[in-house]
Amino acid sequence: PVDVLTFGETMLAAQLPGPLSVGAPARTTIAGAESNVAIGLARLGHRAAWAGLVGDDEPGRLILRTLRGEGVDTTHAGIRPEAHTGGMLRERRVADLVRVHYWRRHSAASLLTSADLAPALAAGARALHLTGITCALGPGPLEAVREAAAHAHAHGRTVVLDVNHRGHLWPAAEAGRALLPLLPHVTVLIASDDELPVATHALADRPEEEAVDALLEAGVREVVVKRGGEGAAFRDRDGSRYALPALRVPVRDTVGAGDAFCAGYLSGLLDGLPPDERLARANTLGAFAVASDGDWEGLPRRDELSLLAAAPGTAIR
Ligand code: ADP
Ligand code: KDG
Repeated sequence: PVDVLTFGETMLAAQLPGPLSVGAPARTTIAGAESNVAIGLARLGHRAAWAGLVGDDEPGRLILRTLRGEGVDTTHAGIRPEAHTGGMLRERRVADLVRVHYWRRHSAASLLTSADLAPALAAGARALHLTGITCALGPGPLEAVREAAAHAHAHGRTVVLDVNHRGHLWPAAEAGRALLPLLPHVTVLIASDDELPVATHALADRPEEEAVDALLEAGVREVVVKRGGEGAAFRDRDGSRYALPALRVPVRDTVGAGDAFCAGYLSGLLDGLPPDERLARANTLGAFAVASDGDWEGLPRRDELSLLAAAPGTAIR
C-alpha cells in the first residue's frame, strides 16, 4: 500500500502575466489541490497515489504525464472519453492580484463515483487525503468522498480533510451541510481561519475557539488552522495546543500555499513527528509555495527543506 491516497479534480492550467482580453501569453501547467498535495508528498520521498478522472484529451495526457514524472502513483487514475478534462486560467491582473477563471462543469473529474474509487481503497493507504473541492464537484464525487472516509476510518487509517472552500462551486451553507457527516471519520481537519465558519456552519456560526471546540466535539481528533502570513495553529482532543508563526519569505504567488501546507503536515504525520514539528514542516512547505511561482513547481525535495533558512540573496554554489 501507498502512504497517502488522494483523489479529486486536476485541470489544465494556463498562467498569464497579464489580462487574457488583450492577448497575454500563457504558460501551461496542471493545477488541482489534491494533485498539489500528492506532488508535495512525492517530492519529500513519500509514496503518494492520485486517483482522479481525466478526459481522453491533450490536457488529460499532460496531467498524467506530469504526475508520473513527479513520482505520483497513477495506477488508479482513469480516463473518461465521454467527457473533457477541466481547465482553469489565472491572470495576474495587477502586481499582487490574481484572477482565476474555471471551465470545470461536466468535466471528466465530476463523473467520479465510489465504484471508480473502490480499487484504490481496496489497495489501501496509510492515510487518506480529502478536500471540500471534491465534495463540491457533484453527487458522485461527494458520495465517493463519504465512502472513502468511512472505509478509511473503519480500517483505522488516518483521514485528513482540507475544507478548501470554493465559493464559486457551492454556497457555504451547502458545504457545511455536506461536510458535517464526514466529521466523525476525520482524524485531522485543516482549514484556513476564514473557512472555519464553513466547516462549522451546520454547528452554528461561532468565534474561532468555539468553532474548534465544536469540531473536536463532532469527532475530529485534531484541528489545524492556517493563518496565511501569520502561520498556523493546532489543537487536539487531548487539550494540546500549539501556534507557530509563518516563515518570513518574499511573496511571489500565494496560490497553492494551503495545499503545500497540507502536504507538509501529512509528511510530518507519516514521519511520526510531534504536533509542533508537523506544524513547522507545514509552514515550511507553505512558505516554499508562496515564495515561488506556480502551485507545485517550487516545492522542496527532502534535502531542500532547510533552504529557506539561508540568508536572503544567497547563491548556493
Ligand atoms: P490557503 O492558501 O489555503 O488560503 P493560507 O493563505 O492560510 O492558506 O496559507 C497556508 C500556509 O502557507 C500558511 O499557514 C503559512 O504556513 C503559509 N503562508 C501563507 N502565506 C504566507 C506568507 N505570506 N509568508 C509565509 N508563509 C505563508
Ligand atoms: O489550491 C490551489 C487550487 O486553487 C488550484 O490548484 C486549483 O483545485 C483548484 C481549485 O479548485 O481552485
